Amino acid sequence: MKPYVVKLGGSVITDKKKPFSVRRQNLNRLARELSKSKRPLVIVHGGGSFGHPLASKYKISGGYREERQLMGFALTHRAMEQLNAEVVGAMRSAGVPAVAVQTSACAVVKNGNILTLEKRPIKKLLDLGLVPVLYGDTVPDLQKGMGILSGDQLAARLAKDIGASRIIFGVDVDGVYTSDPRKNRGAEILKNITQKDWNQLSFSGDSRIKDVTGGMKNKVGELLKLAKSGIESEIANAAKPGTIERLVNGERGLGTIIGGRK
Ligand code: IP8
Repeated sequence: MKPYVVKLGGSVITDKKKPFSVRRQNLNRLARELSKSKRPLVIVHGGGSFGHPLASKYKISGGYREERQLMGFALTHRAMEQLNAEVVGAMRSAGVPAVAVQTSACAVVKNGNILTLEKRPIKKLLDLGLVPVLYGDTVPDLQKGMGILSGDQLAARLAKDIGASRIIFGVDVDGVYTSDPRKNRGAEILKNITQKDWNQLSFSGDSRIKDVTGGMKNKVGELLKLAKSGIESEIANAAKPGTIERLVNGERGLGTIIGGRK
């Protein structure tokens, strides 16, 4: 059975308004839901209130400019390791043989884009029946010196490289809307998005709290690129109990499908 890649959004597993706070109920429930998957999974999680405030404080995504950013890089990475340990721990408690994989040790990035990804250890873990858990991370960048690799970009690239049949993005809204549903009452949910639909939309982002890596717009961009390789993805509400369990077990259409058959 081909694996699925599941990205857990930072806003689902952390409280973005409170630095370093895990939304433990959500995380434990998601771990239980993932434990019900009959297929191999690779998990990627975002930065939420662990990675983003530090990445922004030290302007890591703008590249290396001054020495104090070195400590900023180290602190941001450490924060992501802490969140990763929470995710992996919750999954193990739910009976999933989850193992941490350090993103910055297997991705070569140039100007914010992944050049190469060492997929062999990840594939081997999967073949053994383990569940690799990666994350958005601080990364050395061949051009900018340093940068942030988003979990979104990583999840899309992983899906392609390990031959996943599908990618599921768990976020804290029901999918992709025509405009920001928190600001605009007339916002409508999109059931499917193709490149053509996307070009016509004037989507301006979903988040009150700015992510250094770009929020929903960035997600859809990454997933549309992936759709060109024939991999379908779905963005759905992971804060709604049962959604992720249904999706990892093959259901479609609970959120917004990207690049799928209509
Ligand atoms: O939340 C960013 O990952 P994302 C990770 O998936 C850091 O964009 C270090 C801010």
